[in-house]
Amino acid sequence: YVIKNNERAVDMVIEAVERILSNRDVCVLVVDDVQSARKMLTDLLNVQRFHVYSAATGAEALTVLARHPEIELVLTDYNMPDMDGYELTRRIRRDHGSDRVRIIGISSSSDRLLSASFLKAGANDFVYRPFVVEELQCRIQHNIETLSQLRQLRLAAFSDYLTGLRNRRYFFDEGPPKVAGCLERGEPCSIAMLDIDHFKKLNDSYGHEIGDRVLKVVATRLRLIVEETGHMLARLGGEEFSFLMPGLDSVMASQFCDDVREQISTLRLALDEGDLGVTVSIGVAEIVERENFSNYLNAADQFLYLAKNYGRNRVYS
Ligand code: GH3
Ligand code: MG
Ligand code: MG
Ligand code: MG
Repeated sequence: YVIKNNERAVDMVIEAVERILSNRDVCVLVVDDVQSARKMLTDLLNVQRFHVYSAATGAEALTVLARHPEIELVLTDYNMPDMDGYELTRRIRRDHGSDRVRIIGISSSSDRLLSASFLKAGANDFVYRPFVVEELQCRIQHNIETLSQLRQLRLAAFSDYLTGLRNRRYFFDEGPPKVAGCLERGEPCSIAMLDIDHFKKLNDSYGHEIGDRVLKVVATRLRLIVEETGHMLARLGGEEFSFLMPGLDSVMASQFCDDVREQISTLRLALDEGDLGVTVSIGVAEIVERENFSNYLNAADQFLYLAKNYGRNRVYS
């Protein structure tokens, strides 16, 4: 009856249902040495539709966490025989920042200093037992929301506003570890610098807005060919794009890049004045050591310079 007649109530129900539905993707780890306490928390979280893992000791908790990188929230007891909640919190914090894993401490101890110690060890929140279920739910929800906001911030910081591709910051952050992993496995890895030919002229003739549209069209196609293949792509700035090609040596990478070049040259932007096309030049360098990522990017840039000198619309390695 209330739901039928009270719009506010309907909104609240919809809100609650939406929140619970979105919890389905959130993985939580419950750590407590007492089985009944573990079960109580697990049941509570299951009702909220969280995906719940549980551990009876600190050591087990660390193992479960290592095995399941999708875990975003840890609820941990303080008093446990092998490792107390502080120690567990400190160890989790060695490998996982507050922007990836949230930790809420729980204890039935009457020691009021416990919460401060938990927070100092790196926990994000704390509740004393016996807790009010609704309070714990709110604290969990706030921590989950913070994580999602941090994720959005990270995404924005790593995105190029105009094209929606990853940006330079992302490329320099994520590129080197990708290269290291590749070389450790004994696989080759190559890097490419791509630059649109005579882009200044295009801007001058058609205007900046059309220039921007061309950048977006080229970016969309690059995403389709380069990212879909599993390579790492970014707009470094202006009309310059770079991609990292794990698994490809210089010969294979040059072939791949020539295919990219060819596909870009077939793109057409329909304008009143007629169809507009562009060409790109690409420099390719194979990476043979894990250090000096930017040196290899510079090498690719040197080859790009040669590709330009030799007449543009070509790949040079
Ligand atoms: P080349 O073939 O040697 O690469 O010649 P180019 O004209 O493409 O090279 P140059 O680096 O001289 O010009 C790049 C131009 O790209 C200059 C700048 O106005 C334009 N540009 C850079 N960023 C943007 C952007 O975000 N939007 C638009 N429309 N133009 C941009
Ligand atoms: Mg205990
Ligand atoms: Mg340029
Ligand atoms: Mg250019």
